[in-house]
Amino acid sequence: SFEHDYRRLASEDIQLKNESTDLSIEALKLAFVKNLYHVQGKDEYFATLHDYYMAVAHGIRDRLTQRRIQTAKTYVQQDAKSVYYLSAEFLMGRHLGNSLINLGLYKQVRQILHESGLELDDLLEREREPGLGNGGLGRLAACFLDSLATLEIPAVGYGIRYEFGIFEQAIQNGWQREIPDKWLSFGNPWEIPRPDYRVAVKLGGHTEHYTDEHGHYRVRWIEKQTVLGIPYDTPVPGYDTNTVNTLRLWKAEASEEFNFQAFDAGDYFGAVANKMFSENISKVLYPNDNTIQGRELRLEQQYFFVSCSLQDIIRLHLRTHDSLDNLHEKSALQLNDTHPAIAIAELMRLLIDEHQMTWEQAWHITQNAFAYTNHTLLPEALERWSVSLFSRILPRHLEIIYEINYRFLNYVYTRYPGEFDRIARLSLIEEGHEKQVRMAHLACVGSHAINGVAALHTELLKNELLRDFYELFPEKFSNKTNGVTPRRWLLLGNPRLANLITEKIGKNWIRNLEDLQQLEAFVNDANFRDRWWEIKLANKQDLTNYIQQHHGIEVNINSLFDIQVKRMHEYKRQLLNVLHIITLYNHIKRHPQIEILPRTFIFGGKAAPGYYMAKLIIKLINSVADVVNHDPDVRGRLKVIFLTNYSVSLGQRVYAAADLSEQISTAGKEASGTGNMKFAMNGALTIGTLDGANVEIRQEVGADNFFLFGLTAEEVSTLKTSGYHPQHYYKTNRELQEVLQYIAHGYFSPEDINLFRPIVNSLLHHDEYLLMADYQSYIDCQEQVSQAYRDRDSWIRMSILNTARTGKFSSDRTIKEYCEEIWRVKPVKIDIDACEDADL
Ligand code: T68
Repeated sequence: SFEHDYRRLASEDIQLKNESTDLSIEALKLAFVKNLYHVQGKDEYFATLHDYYMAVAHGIRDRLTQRRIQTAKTYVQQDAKSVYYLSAEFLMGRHLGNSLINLGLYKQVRQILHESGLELDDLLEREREPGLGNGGLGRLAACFLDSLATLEIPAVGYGIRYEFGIFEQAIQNGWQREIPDKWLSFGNPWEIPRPDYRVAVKLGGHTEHYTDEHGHYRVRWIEKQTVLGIPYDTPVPGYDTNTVNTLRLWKAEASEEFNFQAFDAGDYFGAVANKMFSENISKVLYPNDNTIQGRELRLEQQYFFVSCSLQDIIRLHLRTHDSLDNLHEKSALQLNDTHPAIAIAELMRLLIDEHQMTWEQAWHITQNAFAYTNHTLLPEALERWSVSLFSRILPRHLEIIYEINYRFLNYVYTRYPGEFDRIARLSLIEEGHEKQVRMAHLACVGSHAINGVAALHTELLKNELLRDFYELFPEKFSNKTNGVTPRRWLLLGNPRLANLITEKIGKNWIRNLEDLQQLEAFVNDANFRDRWWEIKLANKQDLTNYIQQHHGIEVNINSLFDIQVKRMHEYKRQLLNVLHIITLYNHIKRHPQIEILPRTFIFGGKAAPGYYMAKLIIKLINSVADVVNHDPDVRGRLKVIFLTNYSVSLGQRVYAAADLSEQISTAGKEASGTGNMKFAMNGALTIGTLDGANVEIRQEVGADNFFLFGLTAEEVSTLKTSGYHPQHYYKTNRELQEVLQYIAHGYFSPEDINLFRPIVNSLLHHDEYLLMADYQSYIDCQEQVSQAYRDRDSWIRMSILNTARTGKFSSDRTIKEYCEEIWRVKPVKIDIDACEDADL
């Protein structure tokens, strides 16, 4: 027991060279019991599972801290070029399991705890997931940090420490309800606040133009208010390296100066109101994915974290250099979409107004420091801020943007004299009844590199969305196909499969995922195939237990697990999946004795709280589930589950248990997708369109091991320009008529027969995402899936080949490409022995 161990270890006078570096079992045990006592203030009599989790987490964090200090020191000493990844979102997932994996302590710690009567799995479940992101974009940032640390690249992730992350989803009578995410209320053992590195950020006010004592033209920004940014650091350990990088997130606080001013004037209420205004800035994550929220507070959030981060980068640079002239040679600044794009104007302002640089020199540094990643082609997600809002919040930045634009358009004119339409299309300012700043244009002009996140997406960027920029600066454009970290998504999420793989090919695959190819040698080994299948069944059993526990629904592990987990969005077409379920249900109702492959349909995903259609589709899924799961005619052959509150942690259970991965977006709409990679890596087969990275996944795993359906991006675009008539498909497809009639006539909503009318109307009269056009192709393809699943042996072979051929989709590969082609940064080895005598 903990207490027994504590007494014994304390009495044995163990020689610990350095308590917080020692990874031996005895030292870990001692650290855990000490933390339980001194950090949690509990002994075994009072301790809860959460206390034990906190004790272990602190013990592990201490071991990361020592490596983090040594890492930071080495970077400074070697004057290494560093990556600064600017992102409004980091969807890190739980830290404890990942830290244990990356430190190589997972098995030892599980053993230690087991000997004390505790199960590691129970402790891991006590960690509150930090949900500081919406979906793919935020999770990509987290995978990138893992790969950067694993590849020993100097890097810092900069973002916002939201007090409330993505809302917790509850389902009430089939509808989504949002519950605030109070993730910090039981403490966060992974972060360290650093108030000594706080910075001040100005907002509002006006500018003054003047001539300084040397006769130079200068601008002063007289702010309306100041907010403080307090950095909170979280360690980011690499896998099997000494490198521990940092995720630095900013919390907004009121600046005391301002408060005192108000107090002095006797304006008590004004002082408190200012405190509330300031703290609001990092209060809550905007819960939209792939749409913008044109709110003032959102622009303030973006500027706040960007200004804090750039001031921090400049401070770090000036610690070891006496000027900022070579800032771009020591810093690569990556913009994760346009959310941090205001950084371009802010760096210009800092260099010119605060560090007395000329425009030309500042522009040279800025352009060479920044690179921009685009994550979407959807028009509703392209950020534009009204000029009037901009001038109210960031008056100086608006002037700078106008100046950038003036110089840029002059250049365009020299390249394309007289082409005024082109100039209007390229301008950073969109004219119209309300003038707007186009943030993507600012990002393109202010960066030396622009990339898309999958081959098809990059082509569409070059030929459509950013065509004019591509014609102007073709050399800036490149593709960087997304990837995911195999540490979290295979090693941690699917330990059974990971162990089998390591047993067969050694553990090199964890750092070099292309090694998975070696698994192909085992596809003809019947014993290997049996074990592969047993593992899939065991993972399905685990998920089944979870579903039983949380949803009270029994599922059959021998049924095909057909899974679609991702944010709820019309373009992702969860509704098409539902139409397939209703089609099968209709078959059963018409021919109750029909032979049908048993399937379990699993959905999970959050809808933006203001997205009416997405929420109605959640309700539809739950309504269909109610009917299908309880209809005696179905006899358990079909089950429909909507997993509540889908998250990174739930994803770790889900991917490992999937037979079929649904990647069915309208071609040309999903920039890349990353869930598609996680499924394939875990041996699920994909049913998908030629969209985003699906194209490359199919290329890698082979067309025979991928279920393809639907229109291509080009066909979608042709169909749309030639005039799309969804009614045509309806009129000519009997089965589609029947399926829509179930929904239209209230079969799934007897309490309100018109409830789902808007869905049917949208399909029949607009069908923006071409579900009607792709319906039959999808249904036919699903029939092929059912046939294929019946041949178990062949299915297992395909499953093995999927895992074996997903080496390309490691984020290590992606990050190497960014390092070599965009950031021009090199690894720095961290020597941990050098810190034995470190001044700790
Ligand atoms: C996703 N984008 C893409 N956006 O949809 C996905 N948007 O195809 C891609 O794989 C992934 O990025 C990574 O590249 C998003 O997730 C957002 O979450 C988002 C958030 C705020 C505003 C707009």
